[in-house]
Amino acid sequence: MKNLSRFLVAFSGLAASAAGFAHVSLEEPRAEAGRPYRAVLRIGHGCDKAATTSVSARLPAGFQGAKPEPKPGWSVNVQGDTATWTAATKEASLPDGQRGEFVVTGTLPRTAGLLWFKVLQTCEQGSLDWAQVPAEGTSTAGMKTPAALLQVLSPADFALAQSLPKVEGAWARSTVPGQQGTGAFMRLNASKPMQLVGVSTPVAGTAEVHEMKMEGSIMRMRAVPHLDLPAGQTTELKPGGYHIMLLDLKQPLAAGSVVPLTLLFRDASGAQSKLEVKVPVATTAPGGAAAPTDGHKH
Ligand SMILES: [Cu+2]
Repeated sequence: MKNLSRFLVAFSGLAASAAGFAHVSLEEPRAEAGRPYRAVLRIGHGCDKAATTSVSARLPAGFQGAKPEPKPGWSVNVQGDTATWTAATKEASLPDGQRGEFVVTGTLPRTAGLLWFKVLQTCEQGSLDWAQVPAEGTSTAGMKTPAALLQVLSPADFALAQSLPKVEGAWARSTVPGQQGTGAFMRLNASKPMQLVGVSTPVAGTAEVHEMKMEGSIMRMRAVPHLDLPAGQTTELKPGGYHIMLLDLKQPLAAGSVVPLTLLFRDASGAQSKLEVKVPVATTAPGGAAAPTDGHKH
């Protein structure tokens, strides 16, 4: 069996999660080096409820020939490395709670690396400067106003990233002191048939893929060796169904924190690849959907 054991980091899981994580993000957080790239910057909310009237994106060095796309009702201008969209009228401004997209097209550098898009969001009242960047690495966990990250990948890594399942809506249930185990949930969508064959995380002694099964009249959960991910279908890990079980927790998982999970996938040829997902910890599923709390207590 060939084992690529390649390692990639998923950002989409975090960006697409709870409203509390509605930072400025890029629609496609990964792209191939040396290729044209359409940077779709997404603004998820206003500044403390105030409508957004102007958006300035500082374009990272190496993003060549960058050109902002016009936006109806907004003027656009470029000064140096900064593209600025400004609402032409009060009516054109972006109300809090409405998502806006601001697009810049250009060509990516030929070498793999990280590009940070820093965005100054100006509102009717106040502003937010999405410009925080970690000293090293990719994690913006705990930052209030992180810049939007684009991971520029070599052609081989990009092909691998495209072949890995997409992870959306990931979250882990918070715990109270003394609680040994909890569940983590997400939606997985693979472009080719894959299996989820393992999970690991530094926050738990053991992480397993579990299923829920009726035994007589009792619903029980048990570990499964793998979970099939049919091509093009969304497989949902959710309370009361398949889930990732975190056991022997090393510390309580506090709501609002973020835990890293490394998912191990296997494709039909037996090749394995790993994907790290940053998973927000919450008391209920992101989006406010009420979730049953039973089924995850040992
Ligand atoms: Cu379980």
